[in-house]
Amino acid sequence: MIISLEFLAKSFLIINFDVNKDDQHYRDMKNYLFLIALMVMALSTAAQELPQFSPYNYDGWEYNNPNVELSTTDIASGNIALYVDSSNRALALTSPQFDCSGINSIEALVNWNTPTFYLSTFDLSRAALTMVIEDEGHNAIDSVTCVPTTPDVSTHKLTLTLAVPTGLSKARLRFISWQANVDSFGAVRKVSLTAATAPVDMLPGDLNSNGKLDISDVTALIDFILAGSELATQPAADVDGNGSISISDVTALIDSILSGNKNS
Ligand SMILES: [Ca+2]
Ligand SMILES: [Ca+2]
Repeated sequence: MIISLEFLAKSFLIINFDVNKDDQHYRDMKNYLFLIALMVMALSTAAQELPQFSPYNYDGWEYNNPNVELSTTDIASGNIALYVDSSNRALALTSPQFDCSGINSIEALVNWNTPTFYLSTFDLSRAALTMVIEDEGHNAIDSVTCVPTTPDVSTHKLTLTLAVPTGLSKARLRFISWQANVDSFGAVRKVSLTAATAPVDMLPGDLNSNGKLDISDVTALIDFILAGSELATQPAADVDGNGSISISDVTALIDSILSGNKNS
């Protein structure tokens, strides 16, 4: 994205040095200054993206077992046990906080491992796994529990789906197995999460369809223009509503962001 911005800025530099100082020149100069401001914003604004929930990347996740130092290797190799420990405390795996605005549901696919030698006496209900969604203050907002139904396999695949309440902007997830105990020896082997984006009415300039306007929409719009794409494929690109796409849509979008007009 930065490369695209630099490319566009250099293009405008050339235009500004070569074109006579007529009205078009000043409009180009204004656009150029906007792009400089844009690049500053791009460098100073942290990307608002979901963390990469992957069995091979648990950076920022927490595991409340003081005897085990959480690492990606631990989770990927099946060493994360979720059970009620000897202090009757539920061990939990907790995600980092993430931006959930514009997301309407989260689905978790969990591999739950029970060693085969326990299966003959193992109570599957003990392997019930709960996913809790918490708000910014770490208050539980909602939860869902899933129980394995196939006792004849040692690895269970559970699917947990939770709706993200409207208006919740920051959230984190916790995975707990309240009913399991040490003897059940259950372990989460893999957690992979996907987020479904809420359908929203078309918001001019909201190119990534997340319901708000920010720097990522500007870079997407510039890429869209440079690619020579058809307006019909992305109606939100016509920010100023004149029926075509041009650099004026970029300045209109930046104006909208700078004025804090994020929802209309
Ligand atoms: Ca957007
Ligand atoms: Ca336009």
